[in-house]
Amino acid sequence: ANPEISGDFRFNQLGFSPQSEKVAVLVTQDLPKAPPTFVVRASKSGRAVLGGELQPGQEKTLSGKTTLVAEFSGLKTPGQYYLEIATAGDTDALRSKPFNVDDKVYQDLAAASVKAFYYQRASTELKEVHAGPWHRAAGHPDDKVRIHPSAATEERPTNTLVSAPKGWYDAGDYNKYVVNSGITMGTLMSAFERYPEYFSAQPLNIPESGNALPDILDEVHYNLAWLVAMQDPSDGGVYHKLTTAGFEGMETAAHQATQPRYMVQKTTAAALDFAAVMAQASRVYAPYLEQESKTYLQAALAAWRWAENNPAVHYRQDEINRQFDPDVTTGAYGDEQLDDERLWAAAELYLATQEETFWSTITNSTRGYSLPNWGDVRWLGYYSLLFHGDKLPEGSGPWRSAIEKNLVVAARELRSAGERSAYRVPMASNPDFFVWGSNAVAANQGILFLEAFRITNDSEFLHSAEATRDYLLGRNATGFSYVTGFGYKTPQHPHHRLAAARPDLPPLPGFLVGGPNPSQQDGCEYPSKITDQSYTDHVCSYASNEIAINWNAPLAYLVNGLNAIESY
Ligand code: 9MR
Repeated sequence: ANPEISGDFRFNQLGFSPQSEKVAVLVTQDLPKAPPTFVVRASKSGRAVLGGELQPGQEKTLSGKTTLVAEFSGLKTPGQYYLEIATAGDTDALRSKPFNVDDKVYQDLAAASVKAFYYQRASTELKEVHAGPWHRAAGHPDDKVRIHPSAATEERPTNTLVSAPKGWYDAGDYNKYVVNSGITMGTLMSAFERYPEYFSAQPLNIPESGNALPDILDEVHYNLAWLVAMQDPSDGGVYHKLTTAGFEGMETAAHQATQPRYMVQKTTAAALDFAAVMAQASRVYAPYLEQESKTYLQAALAAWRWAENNPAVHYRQDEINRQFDPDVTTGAYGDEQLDDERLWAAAELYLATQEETFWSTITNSTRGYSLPNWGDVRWLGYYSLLFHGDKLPEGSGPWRSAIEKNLVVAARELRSAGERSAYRVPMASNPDFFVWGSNAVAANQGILFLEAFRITNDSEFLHSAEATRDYLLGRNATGFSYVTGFGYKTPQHPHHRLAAARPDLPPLPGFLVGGPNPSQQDGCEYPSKITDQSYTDHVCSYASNEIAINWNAPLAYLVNGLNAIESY
């Protein structure tokens, strides 16, 4: 009997695939004196099928607590089970929620993480046959977008109307931002490039399903259609964002959100991200849309040239608002460090053109590993170059090995840190990971592990990717599965206008919320100030409970990638 132990088991709330590592974590005040034991029982019969000793986690949680870890990877027979620890008198055993072992446990999540982008579509009606209960009227035609004075030119003076329909809403708000769309599309197209057969067979039930393109490419194509229109054809420059002046009200439905929309200032960051995405799209879509893919490359080259002539036009919203009306107070995605955007664009353009000038930009760039986020896209470029190693110039072997080494070393360090941590997940190993959108840090760590696995074929990296998936789906300090609609404790009140406008419905499914963020910039009420528990399932919390396309894309990459490799 283990009288000292209480609390709930934290584990992946969707369950486990038969071959995956299986871990559950208990948080306790103090370590029990004797090594406690657990059993796994079959739900139906109550029969014990496996047992073991709970191991104390090597390190404490970020809140200074001790953990006990149950490892039951030997459980491989499909079925429903629960964990149990006998407590004093064996009368009230501590039990976990039931969980499934099955090779299909992540299949619906994987599709939903991509389908989420469909729900974010602007300028189109969502029909019931595709959207189920979340069907809705078309929002934001965006066919009469005004040129904001910050973007005015001779050809397009202030208030000129331009058309830039379609695309995805960025996040909980209804605006469309080039920088954040960039990393999102790069991540999704790379996911497709890594696992093309898998994605080609994945049905999403979107309007284009059944056409010649794989559904995920149809979905990305919907956003490309918008992105193309963010370029000023007269000079190749790219507007930073298409936005209302201020955010719409939180409960405003898409079709009722009718404030004027603006094209705001062209920036270098937008041009370079655009160039990278369009160059990658020219490669990815070439087999399906030959002519269009050529126009993508021309657009990419024009944006690159604009960025060469305008290497440091930064987005500084405060400065814009001092000079122009109306004031723009929506997401800034301001980034002053553009070497990484330049590297990414050069990488995709080199792969598209094999031109020497792009290669020299690449070889003159920093090589240290850095985890991608919207402001640091360097490794999107390196990931692509490594994957398309056959297209690199002759004699580039040593360069390539050095890049590979940086990736693998980073993955190995993160992996070891995760192993030592209280929850045996990389996220628990460093409080610095808990930024705005920390869940996307986790998801991008998962991508790093998948890339390290691809390079080394070392299955330990796959287990780390699984641990990252487990973290997002419940093996964490709050006990939440952070994906709407997937798990037994999931966000019910995401900061998501499409969801807030329909309080009669469950939140739209398949969305990863931002996650714990101790900075709590939204000033909402949080249940805790502790780093990894700074999360509140409240609609007001844009700093911990918003959804965003750049967070869903790495989620989609991770869960689909693992599914593809584990070949369900
Ligand atoms: O994800 C962005 C985060 O890194 C920034 O710290 C934060 C504040 O600038 O903005 C986040 O992005 C938001 C964007 O500005 C507007 N749409 C919602 C995005 C997610 O919260």
